[in-house]
Amino acid sequence: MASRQVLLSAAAAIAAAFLLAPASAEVFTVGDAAGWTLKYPATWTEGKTFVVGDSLMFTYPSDKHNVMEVTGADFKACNVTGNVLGTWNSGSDALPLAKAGRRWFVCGVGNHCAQGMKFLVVTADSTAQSPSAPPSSSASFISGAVSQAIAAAGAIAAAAFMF
Ligand SMILES: *[C@@H]1O[C@H](CO)[C@@H](O)[C@H](O)[C@H]1NC(C)=O
Ligand SMILES: [Cu+2]
Repeated sequence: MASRQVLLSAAAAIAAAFLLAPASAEVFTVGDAAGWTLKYPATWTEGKTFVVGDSLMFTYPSDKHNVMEVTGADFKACNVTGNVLGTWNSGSDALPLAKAGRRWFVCGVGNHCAQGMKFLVVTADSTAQSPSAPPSSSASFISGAVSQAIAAAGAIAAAAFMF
């Protein structure tokens, strides 16, 4: 009986470790290796999935470029004197993607937007990707001892994820 309980504990611990593993927030470097420059590849967003909690990192020489968030219409027209929703110019701007939806970014310097320094980011709701809650029946056999095993397994799993 003891070994059966140990097995159950181990199974519960492993399941809990997976369920409790947090979805890690990603930081996307805008333009990948080229950064936010005129050499920036317009295709850098392709194949990437942006989720609430992720963030965009704009890296650029602050005397040459900036970051402007605009509306979809102004984005299309490269209008940087219209409804500007935000401007950043530190040269190292981290912008969290705090909610789901579309956001349009351009460079507001000279005609850089027309030269291609512009992109749309579509952020998906994070709940769409999180694992479903465990069935309530699985909680019924979780005793204090199992909870401790789960905590230990969780700590081990957390340590494993750091490598
Ligand atoms: C930019 O947007 C503003 C506000 O909507 C508008 O007044 C202006 O004419 C636009 N400029 C261009 C070049 O489209
Ligand atoms: Cu620019």
